Amino acid sequence: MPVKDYSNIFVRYDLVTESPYYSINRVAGEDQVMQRVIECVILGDLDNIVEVVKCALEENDPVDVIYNGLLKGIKEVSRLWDEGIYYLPQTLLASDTMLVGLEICENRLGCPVRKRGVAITHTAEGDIHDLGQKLVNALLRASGFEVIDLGKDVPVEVVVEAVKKHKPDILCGTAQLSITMGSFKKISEMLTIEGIEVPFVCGGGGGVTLSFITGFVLGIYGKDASLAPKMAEDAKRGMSWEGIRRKYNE
Ligand code: B12
Repeated sequence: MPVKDYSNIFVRYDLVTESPYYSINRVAGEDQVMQRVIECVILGDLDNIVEVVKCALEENDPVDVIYNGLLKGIKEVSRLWDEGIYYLPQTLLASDTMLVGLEICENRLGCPVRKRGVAITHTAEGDIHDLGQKLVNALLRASGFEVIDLGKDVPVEVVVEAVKKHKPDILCGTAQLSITMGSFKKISEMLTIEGIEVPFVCGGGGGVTLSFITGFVLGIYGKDASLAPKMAEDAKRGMSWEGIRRKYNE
């Protein structure tokens, strides 16, 4: 007898999430426009993200679109990954979609002509998880800092050389992998040997915790990207790394 009902035989959870109703049910909020942004990220919808984000920007501030749209979408993707529903391809597509949306928001945020100071950002050696770093870049630029973006998977020596060359007010690092976050400690040791005392704000996931980051000299834990401009401002005004750590980490 031919099978008529396949529903109890095989469920492709990655396909289940492709239903247009999926994210509406799971991440639902009142705001339909923001909802579409969230949904585009979850579904990795590169075809529509530009239009959807532009539409959201007609009614919302770029920072709101970043936090209430793009970031909410990628948080849901993280959950789907952690639950084993999403694999690398879906997650990569979702990340790329978020980056396209972020670039549009960043352009809309603009950057003041007069530079307030200089920041260097990087994603740790061996690590390609750069969404947090790109978020930090956008927020720092919007508040008037010149950002020297060293990119992802940056060797520790390159970071130290860049600090010696550009003498930034603040150095930022992002990592997601437990095996890469050790590079932050190495950078701190190498800078200390050189006698450089730049505030080094580190954020990310996995083992990147307050206790790990404040366990080495210069290290300041950055729980959220939105703190980066405030910390950079304090550093520019001459607050030491110890002072910034006290203010934000205690
Ligand atoms: C997206 C993602 C990917 C994407 C990355 C795309 C990209 N361009 O970044 C892709 C698909 C490529 C990927 C690949 C891999 N991934 Co991945 N990935 C994730 C996922 C789903 C989300 C991470 C993320 O981007 N979150 C959103 C961003 C915005 O968060 P964030 O960086 O932490 O930033 C926030 C704060 O930390 C803070 N912040 C960050 N930086 C800074 C800096 C400053 C200055 C400040 C103030 C604040 C701040 O601000 C942000 C919020 O405002 C997580 C799952 C999870 N549960 O987190 C796994 C996860 C991180 N991945 C994991 C793994 C293992 C991998 C792979 C090794 C898988 C593989 N087998 O190949 C590869 C990595 C290869 C490599 N060498 O790096 C593991 C890591 C486990 C661990 N602790 O070591 C996780 C946790 C999944 C899991 N549970 O197993 N991944």
